[in-house]
This record gives sequence, structure tokens and C-alpha cells, in this order.
Amino acid sequence: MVSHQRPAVALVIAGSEATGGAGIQVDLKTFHQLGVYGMGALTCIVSFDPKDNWNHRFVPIDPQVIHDQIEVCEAAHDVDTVKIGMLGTIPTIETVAEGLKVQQWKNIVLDPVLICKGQEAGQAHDTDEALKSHILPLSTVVTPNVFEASALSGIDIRSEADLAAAAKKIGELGPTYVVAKGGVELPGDEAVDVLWDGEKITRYAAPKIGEERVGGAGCTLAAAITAELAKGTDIHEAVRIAKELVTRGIEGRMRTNHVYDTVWQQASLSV
Ligand code: PXL
Repeated sequence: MVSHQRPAVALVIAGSEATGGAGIQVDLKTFHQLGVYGMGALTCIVSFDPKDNWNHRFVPIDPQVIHDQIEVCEAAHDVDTVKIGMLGTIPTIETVAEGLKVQQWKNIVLDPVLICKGQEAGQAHDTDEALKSHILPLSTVVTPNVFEASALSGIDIRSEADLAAAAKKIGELGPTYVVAKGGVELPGDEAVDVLWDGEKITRYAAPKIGEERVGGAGCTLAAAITAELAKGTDIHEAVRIAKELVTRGIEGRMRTNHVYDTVWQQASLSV
């Protein structure tokens, strides 16, 4: 007997990070972890180079192929929730912006990947500007880390108060909600993220687990928020669940042979 299940559905438009520590691999694992059926349209392929200090090797996907993937995902399922991860080039950004405008969305979660861990800060400038003008105004939720929040707000973030001020400023650029992630970057014993909902700041804190960054934490947080919104959870509860999931994933992290440990999206974890 066949039973047609109707799980919540979400799309992710993002890059591949081949080792599974970031990008679309993390997004789809996180969707699955939270019981959401995931679709994924690939924008680029990142392979770190183990012979060259794990530096990024970056290959963009042809814009026509990106268009086709978004088209078929929008046609195959009734989907109203999308996460956008690494885009990487201006033609990709333009293609994704066009692809999104084809239908209505309830939730567009933008993880504004301006830089990957280990990349040079200057490289991202042009994509940064294109993302700001083409994608940010379409998004309902944006999830910058400290570096990205500084770049998007123009505020030099050194404290939790700066992080909150940056979140409010980014809210003026178009998104309904801003989740600014302090992570281990800010001083203090806690990893603090803040949500600006246009009226108030809500603070989400967990004790820091070491002072080192862990790969995949940002992708996991944004993907978990996306999955919860796809299920109809309200934004404050979605961020709370996502933060809890990331904290557990960092506690249960995997060691790697490269620079960072990586979050493990344990299937049996319930939050
Ligand atoms: O963590 C940001 C990120 C997102 N997406 C892809 C990446 C990275 C960082 O390496 O490679 C594909």
C-alpha cells in the first residue's frame, strides 16, 4: 500500500563544498535532520586544495544550468521556502534573482556568503555589491556572520551592542528579519546571535564551545531556520531551534584532516 506523504518542502540554491563541511551538502543534511524534504540547485563547486594549504578552488556553474535547476524545482513541487547560500559570481546572482521572481515565496532565507573561511577578504567586493542590490531586497530573512554584518552595515562590530546595531541597519536594506551571528568572534564566554524583527532585538546565547570556529555552523544555522520556516514555525521559535541544533552539532563535531572541525548533523538528534 502506497501512502503519499506530504512533508514540508524547501529548496536550497547554493554551492557544493565537496568534503561536506559547508554548502549544499550541509543544507540538505540539515533539512533532512529536521524532517523537511530538500531540493537543491547548484551554483558553484568548491574543492579545497590539500596540496596548497586547503585554499579554495572555485568553479561556477553555467548560468543557463542554474536557471534550469531552479525552473524544474519550482515546477516539480509546490515550494514556498528557499535558502540561498554561496552564489559567487555576478552572472549567478542575476540568474538567481530572475529565477526567484518567477513565483511567490513565503520565506527567502539568504545566507550572505561573502567570504569562505580562509579566503582573502578583498576578493568578495563585487559579489558583495551585487548580492546587496539584487538578492538582499528580495529576502525575508538574512543571516550574516560578524564579517558579513560589518560589510553589509558599514559598522565595525566589536561587541554585542555593535552586532545588534548592525542587524537593525541591515534591516533597512530590505529583509524582514535579520539574524546576525556573533559566534566565537565576539569577546565573552557566550556565542551570541541576535534577531532583529523590525521592532525588537531578541538575543540567543549559548556557552562558547572552545574559541575555534567550526566549519558548517553558519550553513547549518541558516538551513535549520529555513527548514523550520518551511514547516510553518514562527521566526523566533525557528531561530531558537536552529541555535540549539547548531550548538548540539558543534558539541558532536567531527574531526577533519584539514583546518577546521566540522558540524555533524546527527540524524537522531531531536531539539
Ligand atoms: O561557509 C560558507 C560556504 C558556503 N558554501 C560553500 C562553501 C563555503 C565555505 O567554504 O565552500 C560552497
